[in-house]
Amino acid sequence: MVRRVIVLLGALFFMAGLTWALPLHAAFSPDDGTAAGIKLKELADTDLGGIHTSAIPAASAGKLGSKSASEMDEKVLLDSSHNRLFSITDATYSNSATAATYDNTSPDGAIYIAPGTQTSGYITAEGESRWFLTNVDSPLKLTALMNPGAAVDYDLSLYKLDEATGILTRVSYSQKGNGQYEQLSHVADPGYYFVLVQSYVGSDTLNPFTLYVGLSDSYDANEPDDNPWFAKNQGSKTFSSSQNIDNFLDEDWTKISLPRNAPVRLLLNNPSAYGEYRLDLYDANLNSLGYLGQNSQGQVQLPAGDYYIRVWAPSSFDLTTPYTLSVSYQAADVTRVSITNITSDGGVQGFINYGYGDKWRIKNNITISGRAFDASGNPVANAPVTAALRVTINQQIFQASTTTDSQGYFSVSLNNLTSAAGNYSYYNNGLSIHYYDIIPIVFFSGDKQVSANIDSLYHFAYQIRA
Ligand SMILES: [Ca+2]
Ligand SMILES: [Ca+2]
Ligand SMILES: [Ca+2]
Repeated sequence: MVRRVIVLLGALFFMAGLTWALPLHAAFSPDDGTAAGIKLKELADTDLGGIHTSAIPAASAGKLGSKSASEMDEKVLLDSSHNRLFSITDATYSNSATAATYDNTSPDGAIYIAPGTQTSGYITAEGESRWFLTNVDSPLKLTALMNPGAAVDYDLSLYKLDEATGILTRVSYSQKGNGQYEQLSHVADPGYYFVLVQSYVGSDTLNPFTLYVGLSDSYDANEPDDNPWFAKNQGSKTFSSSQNIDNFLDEDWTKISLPRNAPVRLLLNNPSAYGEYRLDLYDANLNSLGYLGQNSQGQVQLPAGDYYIRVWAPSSFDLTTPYTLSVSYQAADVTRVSITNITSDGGVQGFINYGYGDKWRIKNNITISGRAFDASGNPVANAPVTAALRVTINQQIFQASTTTDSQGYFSVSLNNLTSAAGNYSYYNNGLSIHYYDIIPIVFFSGDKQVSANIDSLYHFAYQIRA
């Protein structure tokens, strides 16, 4: 299996209008690109161009699944940096050229990293820390991305300096598993921020970790939400969330909770002509369950539990055009649909009897309206409904799908049906002869056929004067 790494360039800031061709997945697809859970992101050196691919280190299962809650709690706080007095005047300003050798194992030795730049460093023993310092002049969103660059488990934290007391307070963190990048964001008041890269497992003196810090404005109301720990928790309710991708690294994470096994419908709508977004779905352990391209909807049956949704921009983003993430749940299986109306073109619309019982008469373009019910007779909201019919000529099948509204109602159109053969005829009061076919129509919810109050239609072909 080839695992792909998308290398994101700062240049994308200036190339938002350029969209690389990426495959869109109309429905949920197994994500063989990131089966281990999370993609690895890297910032390229500026002399690299285009999109690069390389291998993600193996065994990079999500840390949420690989460590117990108590283990995670233990590492959450860095006691040595809390409650210690630290004066900004003690901070050592340096540049990345000395990062490999400089002793920045404590905040006192923090290396300055300017917003919008990348630096690198090494951790030489498991458990060690490397500190960096940046400053924010005006209220902006701060994003930090750390890539361990090797099969080690380094984590990332962000601390705000209280200049009055010298106390560092942790304001964000990211703690994914082995070999994984860590990204955090923070809506930052002006001031000094310390970035901590710390080894949780392993060390690597050959492959440096990289650290990027950037600032962005025009961020959406759900920020900061750049990783699962800061995901917007939408619980178990149906929702639609309008957000934007405010920088090329921006990831928008949402957490959902299913109290019961249920079909979950996901829709990622992006009206932007420039940005191209994608939705990834993860289980509570950050194992990938699949992904969805923009402007498509998917349905997936999920067991009870917590899940994470990530929206991000693999290739290009559009700061000014929000996308909408919609998630809805189907409360029960549809077992029956009741069709209440079928409109048709050609002046043939009606519920009539050509001698084979009452049926809807149709021609080439129709809209079917009805309501979906569960086994107990209750309407089913947010349920998929597919209508399928088979015309006589070439036995061609036409089908279309929709979703029921909050009251279980739906409406679905089938257009450009092949004209009828006219195998049946009907003498219309001696005035004319109508030629038509009787064609089957069936309904599905998901991949299951459901019962319906109709099973066939009169497909009108033509009439001649008697
Ligand atoms: Ca980690
Ligand atoms: Ca965002
Ligand atoms: Ca975000």
